[in-house]
Amino acid sequence: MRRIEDCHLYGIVDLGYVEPRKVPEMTHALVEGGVDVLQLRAKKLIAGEVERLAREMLPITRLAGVPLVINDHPAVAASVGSEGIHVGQDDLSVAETRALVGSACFVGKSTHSVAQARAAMDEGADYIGFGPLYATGTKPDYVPIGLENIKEVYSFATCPAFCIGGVNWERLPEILAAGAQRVVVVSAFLCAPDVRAAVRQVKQALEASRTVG
Ligand code: TZP
Ligand code: MG
Repeated sequence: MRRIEDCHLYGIVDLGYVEPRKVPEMTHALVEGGVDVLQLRAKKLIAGEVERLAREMLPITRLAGVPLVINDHPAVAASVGSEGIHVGQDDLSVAETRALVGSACFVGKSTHSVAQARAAMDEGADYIGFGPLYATGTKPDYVPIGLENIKEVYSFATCPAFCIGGVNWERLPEILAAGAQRVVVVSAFLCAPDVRAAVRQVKQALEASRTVG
């Protein structure tokens, strides 16, 4: 199983874009394309439904050695034994979450400013999401934070920091030039005509950006 420290490309199966019955198929496509870590995000589903979908995804992600992260539901993460749990600014603290999921499950946190990124690291998050970089329909109520602060966050990061929000193939060059080393891609993958090819393309560019210099 890949450790979160070794993950650079983060995919999300977001039920805002994927019908529940298409979740296994999408999981296969994302994993085969080469995401390093995958999240299940289902803002409108009840815990029992999230658990059912997680149990469909786990055999696929496990076989590929890709950690599965559950958004928002520590009880589901604990029950299915997912590798990770993801919480937002308005959810339980990292410590409270960790107490529910146990030490084998890593805890990620969404952050939307440099101050929040620092606070989440001080709180002991195992990784952070930092964004939205751009305006995005996946998280419509959030003000985009732009590319200016990425280098600063990486300069003090004590855990992996994944840049998120409007990340797509066209913007990747400027995101990488701004200092990003790890990214989350949601709609650009889920809405791609060929999901595997879309993931492969971003993955190769990310890998290339790490080997230059
Ligand atoms: N958190 C910050 S932006 C975002 C989340 C979950 C959504 C990113 O989705 P997309 O479609 O890649 O812009
Ligand atoms: Mg949440």
